[in-house]
Amino acid sequence: MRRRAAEVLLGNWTGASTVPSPALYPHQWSWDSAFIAIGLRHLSPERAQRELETLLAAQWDDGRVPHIVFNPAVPLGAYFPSPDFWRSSTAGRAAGAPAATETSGIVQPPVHALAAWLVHRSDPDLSRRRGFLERAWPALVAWHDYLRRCRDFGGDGLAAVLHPWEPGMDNSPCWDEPLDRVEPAPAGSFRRADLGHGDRADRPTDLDYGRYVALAAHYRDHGYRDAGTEHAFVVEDPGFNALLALSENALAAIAGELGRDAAPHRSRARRLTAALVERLWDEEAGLFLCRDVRTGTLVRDRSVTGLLPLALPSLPGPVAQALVRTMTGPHFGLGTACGLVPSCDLRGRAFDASRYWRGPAWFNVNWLLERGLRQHGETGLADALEQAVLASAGGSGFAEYVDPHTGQARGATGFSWTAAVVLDLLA
Ligand code: 9WN
Repeated sequence: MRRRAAEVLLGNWTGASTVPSPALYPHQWSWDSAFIAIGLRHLSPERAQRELETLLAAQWDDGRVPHIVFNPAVPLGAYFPSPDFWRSSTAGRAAGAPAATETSGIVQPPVHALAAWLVHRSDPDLSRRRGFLERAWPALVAWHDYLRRCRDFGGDGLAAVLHPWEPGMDNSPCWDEPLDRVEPAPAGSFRRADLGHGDRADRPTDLDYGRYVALAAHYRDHGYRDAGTEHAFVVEDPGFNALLALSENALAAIAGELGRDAAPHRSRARRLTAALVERLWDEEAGLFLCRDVRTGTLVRDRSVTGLLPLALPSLPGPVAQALVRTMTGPHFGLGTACGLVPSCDLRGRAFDASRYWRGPAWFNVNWLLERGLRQHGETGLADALEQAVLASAGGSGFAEYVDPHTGQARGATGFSWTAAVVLDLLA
């Protein structure tokens, strides 16, 4: 299993970073690279450092880490939206987009400080020799500062996302309501490249894509400015914010290693955790919900994003216990209906076992939940989930995602973060 996972991950390495999947996603993706680095550190700590360094080299002056860093050697038609859609080096100039590298203009969940800390720990001598953390530090701090400074649309200390691609769970049912107010781009105005590599039934719909395009084009046409322009989609996502809190804790650990002040980062992690509980916890649903900032209301759909705060060590005990009950109860079925936690409510109005983030189980998310379970003393459940992740990843050819009931592969196979989390669990 280790050998097969290593083959996948090393095969997807392009010389300076790793593609999530050579045919479907032939560039570098932000949160993919964080999970990839966490796995790659067991094969080559130096490559794992370079994976993160390549991503951070494309950071914008305003601190944002773009969700895609484009490989100029890949033909434009290989992935949509391509660099000629995002036009970062021109449209993003005012926000400080790099001049020589093309990127997207949106972001993804901030897992990078956690990844940097775990990569450092896999070979501290090498890391110190290469000045890895010392060099990554300003970029990681600026990244978190960007989210705090520019994305607190709700004014409650949580970062908001402006596009369904930003939380990384593109077509989650939680976005249906807030997306309703977005006028889709006309069907003929763009050409999807994903359908050439994936089954239509496993992917978002054309209507979803029309809205993704309209939102991204609006952001681009306003210079990727966060303030001073009307955003149709503004959502507080619990998973995104839980990962930010986890990464603030990691920054505190990195600060300790570098002889810097860890206290501000610890207190930010505490404040984020408190804001999550105060703003997004729903006792009745038994998990965290997303907030539509435009209307101020909580979205009632249950998604796995609402379980991710379990990864936070300082989550209040009763909240963690309720999350475990929800995860193992009828809505997510862990250990009964499902071996892995599905991406959304098995009993929800929108559940679809094949379609992307509307039902299938994803490996990066289950890796985070396994850590969360272990952290909160649920060793038996964590062990079972770990075994299920390994069996399902191996049995599906390291699939991008799987049918949560049958474990059947969906989307691409030979998927990088699936191989990466396997390597980490086996280590
Ligand atoms: C858009 C690369 C990315 C992941 C996301 C996943 C999918 C892209 C797409 O692939 O999104 O960013 O084209 O569908 O939803 O989580 O980072 O693996």
